[in-house]
Parts: sequence; C-alpha cells; structure tokens
Amino acid sequence: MIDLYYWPTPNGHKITMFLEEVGLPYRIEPVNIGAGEQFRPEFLAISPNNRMPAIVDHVPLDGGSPLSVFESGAILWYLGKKTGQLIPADLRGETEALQWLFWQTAGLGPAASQTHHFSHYAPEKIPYAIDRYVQETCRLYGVLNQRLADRPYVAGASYTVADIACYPWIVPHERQRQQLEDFPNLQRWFNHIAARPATVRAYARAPEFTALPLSGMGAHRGATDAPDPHAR
Ligand SMILES: N[C@@H](CCC(=O)N[C@@H](CS)C(=O)NCC(=O)O)C(=O)O
Repeated sequence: MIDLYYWPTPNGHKITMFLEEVGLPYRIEPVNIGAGEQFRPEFLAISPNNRMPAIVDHVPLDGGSPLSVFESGAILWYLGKKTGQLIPADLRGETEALQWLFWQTAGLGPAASQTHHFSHYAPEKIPYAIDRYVQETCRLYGVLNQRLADRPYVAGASYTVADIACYPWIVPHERQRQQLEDFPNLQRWFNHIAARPATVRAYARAPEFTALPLSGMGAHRGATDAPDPHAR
C-alpha cells in the first residue's frame, strides 16, 4: 500500500495519474496547503521541504521498513522503478524520460507556477513579473511543441513519467495565458492524454478534496499554488 500525501494541484495530480495508470493500491492523506497543513511536524518528517506531494511506501522492494519519498519527480521515478512501468527499459529511452522529467520539474513547473502566482495571487499586479513568467511559459510550451513534432510522447514512442509530469501543468493553460491552438503538436498530445481512462480517474479524485472545508485557503503566505480550479 502507498500512502499519498496529496492536495489537488498540478504536482498532486502527477502522482494520482501514475498510480491510476499502473493500478497500484493507494490511500490519500489530504494535505490542505491553504490551511497550512504542510507545516505539521508529522508531514515535515516525510517531506522536509513542506511541500506536497509525498508518499510512504509500506512495502518497498527491499523488504525493509516503510520508505518515504518527497518531490514529485523523485516520486514518479521511484514508482516507475518499483513497478517496472512508465520508464523505458533501454538505456537511451530511460535517459530521454529522465531528462524530460528534470526539464519539467526544473523548468516548466516553476515557470508556470510563478505565472499563476503573479497573474492570479500576488496582491500587487507587477507587469514586469507577469510578462517575464508568461513569456517563459510560452517559450517552454514552444519547446514541448517542437519536441512532440515527430514523436507521440515526450520521451519517444511510449507513454512515460515524463508525459505524466508535464500534463497537469498544461491543464491550466488559460490561467498561464497560453492558447493550445498556437501549439498544435502539444494540443494533439494534450487531447490524447486527457482522454486516457487513468487520467480521467485521477482527476476525478480532486473534487473530494476541494469540497473539504478550507480554513484560510490562499491566505497562507508561502503557498505557491492553490487547488487547481481547472481540475477535472
Ligand atoms: N518541486 C516540488 C514542488 C511541490 C510544490 O510546490 N507543491 C505545492 C503545491 S503544487 C505546495 O505544496 N505548496 C505549499 C507551500 O507552498 O507551502 C515537486 O515537484 O514536488
């Protein structure tokens, strides 16, 4: 059994997408980031960066005590290795998946997150900051669009953790002031992943948590991403 520390944001959706795709049993432990639950000592013990998602694997492959993992990219990689799924088996395919996974966590995720912040949450609208992050997000969409020009998936011929990492950050494209029509290869890939039954099941988990009573959602100063209103 996997315990998933989760809130319905793009980084949270990545892990439900993976778990639904491979059919690994999991139990969701909600971490209401709007209410500051990411700072609870019991959560910090498994996620010292006070961010969700995180997991605890109660049956790790080495047969040892429960193993915790934080950082969405590391969690996807850990679960891919554990299950032998969604990471290509050959060296070159694996390296493609790994580098695009890093590209998402180091590039697309932070840029899109800052776009959300400065466009929608910052108490003061700063045109320079909004333009900077909207333009960087646009550049990254262009990189992904080009990458998908001659292959169906981000890492190549098969669906991998790299696709799962990217998809939830494209879902709120309107909030990032991007139009998918401007990126036809990305749009084709996006529509294909949106229709996967596992993607539909993963996003169907979100409303259970957004429906929970929230104490101060969006008021917490450190919170970078409130729940995704585009969650489906
Ligand atoms: N690099 C981290 C980012 C995780 C992250 O930023 N999570 C946000 C929600 S999407 C969070 O927990 N925010 C709480 C806070 O800012 O205090 C990952 O990929 O897991």
